[in-house]
Amino acid sequence: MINPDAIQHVTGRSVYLDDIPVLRDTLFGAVFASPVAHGRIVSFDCGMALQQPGVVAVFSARDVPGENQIGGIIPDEPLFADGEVHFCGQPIAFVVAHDEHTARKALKHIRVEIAEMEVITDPREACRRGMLLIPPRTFRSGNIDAAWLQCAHIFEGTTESGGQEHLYIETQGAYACPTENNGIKIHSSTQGPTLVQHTTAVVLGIPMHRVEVDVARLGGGFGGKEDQATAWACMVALAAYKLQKPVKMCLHRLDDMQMTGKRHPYSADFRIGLTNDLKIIAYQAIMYQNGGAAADLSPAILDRSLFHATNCYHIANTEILAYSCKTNLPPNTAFRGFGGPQAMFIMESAIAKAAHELGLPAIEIQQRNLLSEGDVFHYGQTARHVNIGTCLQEASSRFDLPNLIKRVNEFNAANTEMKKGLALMPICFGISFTNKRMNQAHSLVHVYHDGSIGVSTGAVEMGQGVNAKIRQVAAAVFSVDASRIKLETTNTTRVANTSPTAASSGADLNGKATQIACNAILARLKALAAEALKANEQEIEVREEWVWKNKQITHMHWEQLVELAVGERVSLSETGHYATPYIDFDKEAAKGHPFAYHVYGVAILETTVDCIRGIYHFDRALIVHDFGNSINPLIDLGQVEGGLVQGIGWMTMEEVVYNEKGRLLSDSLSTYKVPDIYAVPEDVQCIPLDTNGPELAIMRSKAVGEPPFMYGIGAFFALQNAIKAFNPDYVPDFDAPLTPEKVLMRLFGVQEE
Ligand code: MTE
Ligand code: LUZ
Ligand code: MOS
Repeated sequence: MINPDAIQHVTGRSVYLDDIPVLRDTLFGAVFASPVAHGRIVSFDCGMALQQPGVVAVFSARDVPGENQIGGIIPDEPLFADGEVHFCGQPIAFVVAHDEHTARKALKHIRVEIAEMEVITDPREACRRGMLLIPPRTFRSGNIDAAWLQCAHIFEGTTESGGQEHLYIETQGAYACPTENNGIKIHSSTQGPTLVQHTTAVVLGIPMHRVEVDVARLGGGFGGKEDQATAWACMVALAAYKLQKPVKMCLHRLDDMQMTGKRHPYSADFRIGLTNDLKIIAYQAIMYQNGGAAADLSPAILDRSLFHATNCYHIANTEILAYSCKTNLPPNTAFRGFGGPQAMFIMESAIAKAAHELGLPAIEIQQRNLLSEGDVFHYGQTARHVNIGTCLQEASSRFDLPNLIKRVNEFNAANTEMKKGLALMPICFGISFTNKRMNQAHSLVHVYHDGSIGVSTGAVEMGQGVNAKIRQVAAAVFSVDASRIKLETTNTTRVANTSPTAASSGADLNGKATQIACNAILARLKALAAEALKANEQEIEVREEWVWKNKQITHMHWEQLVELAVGERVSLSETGHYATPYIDFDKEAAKGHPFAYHVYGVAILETTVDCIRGIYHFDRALIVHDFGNSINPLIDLGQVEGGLVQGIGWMTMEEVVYNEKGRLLSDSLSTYKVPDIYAVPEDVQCIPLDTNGPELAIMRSKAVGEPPFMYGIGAFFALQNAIKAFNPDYVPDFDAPLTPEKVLMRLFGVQEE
């Protein structure tokens, strides 16, 4: 089944936030943000701005009726700066006018005097000064001190991975309307409607039931709207509440880039120890996460870095220490992979370092250390249904890996100016929110008396196809045509207390809740049919819109069955609640069973580098991915391709640059390079691993949103191998992204300052 939204999207009929027809008297807002990264606000004067024709009001910290606080995990983030500013782009005030142009123009008339203070942008420097967002976290397994003594080889190194701009096509925005009885309705481009509802209630000082949040779809989120869609919604809500008029805002692209957080850059030290037969028996990493000026989701992201520190390898003795460092940058936030990619880059760097020093291809070390069934992860969970080994075998045979390697070697022997590099990128990603309480979802299902069906859940559609999947789930349970089923907008009044659509778990959690609700209605319908057809309930089935009795089709159609239920006064509505079973984690001990299951896969990446110019392209990305039993192979393939290319972008071209004053230099699409169609590997192939999939995945179709992102990490190491083929003196370093500029310098052994 194709994604039912696809036609709407390509014909421009899908409604995004900025397409919602505005109500009469709607006002428009613009954000006044700090021009400096750190300082004390000495004076703030919006008098001139207020005098501009068309300007209605200016709101700042002192206008907040409830709490001036939007921090999700830690209450350390004011909605509007109060007394001090901590990053360049931090909101100080919100100007509201009759039209957007006037609001933006009025920003220029605001006077703010800020006594500048020292700016820290480097996480190691922040750590040295004790500027941490949370206390450091450590995961340990085995006995690392004893293990070092057993190692035949020990290697050390340092890694850097950069930030990443989400570049959702739809920028951040929200539209709030006052409703009767002092309530407020907000349309928000958010992955977390309940978070927006709750935070708005806190900011306005009113109960949650007076705030309704509605989301039709997002033009992309990628984690950037898990937490950071909230501020804008609070601002329009505050203005709408105070002025009793509808208020709307959408960030312009350049403001969005300046004001919002990105993927966390990580700086890290590693130490890896191997036996003579290449078994990794000791691994130590110290990670410095660049958190920015407030916690946002950094603590949770740090956790996932700790969980994924060993990627898909079994290492008996580990010690992973992680610091979440407070710097004067916009608070960094969730981005596809959520700290996993950063940690896995460190692990792969350690392996690449060892391989280089030992004069071996990394593949030999990777292959030797893959997880096996029953191995215990360093956080205590026993690995089940492990198929990373099978993925590699499949990739090796289906893509003829030995021949690919041979051809790369032959090419490199025959060419001096062009070199090829090949890398293998195996992945393992845990599915579940690492915070247990977030692993639950609700669904509300109505069967209308004409036989059509409406489904509301907490899932937010952002291009990943979660609505199409939930529709398939409902269609499968009722055994009716998918065209009978409509996915409603995500709305906090219909479905309450939802987790954000994140952690790749949207389809699993909301799909399972929908399954539960649909099954409850179906059971009632079957009982009714049994009575009407004088049969046992067990003998009744609904199959492709007809009622069957004892494996024989009857004359009762789905629509008649539904009509019968209405006549017999049987409820055709149900809510379903799903909570992932078995998961648990002891944070103190750092041991437990945090994940419902893991997703595995292997990618082979090949690049060709023009060694005179430093430019390169990717010849192929050959993937074997563990989809389980995919519910929608077309959507899932799209997720693999999109994730892969986004990962390649992070590793090779996307360079988030701040100056020493904390000002974003890569603040537009002319200075920040994102992958386009030309950056896509020429030959992308993805073979689904032939497996059943786990019970905890929706219809045994595994979560797919984030894991493929990490295939992109292979791009870095493929490039590194090509550089090594050209420059035998090159000592691999691990400073991502490996841009053409950096490639060129490494080809010719030029040192960076
Ligand atoms: N795909 C599209 N097209 N747009 C997105 O914003 N977000 C990704 C992934 N794929 C995203 C996407 C991220 S970060 C996550 S966590 C998952 O989708 C969320 O959706 P799911 O839980 O339904 O997989
Ligand atoms: N968000 C979150 C996530 O709050 N917790 C998680 O574990 C997570 N994992 C991936 C992406 N977003
Ligand atoms: Mo995705 S980073 O979990 O929104």
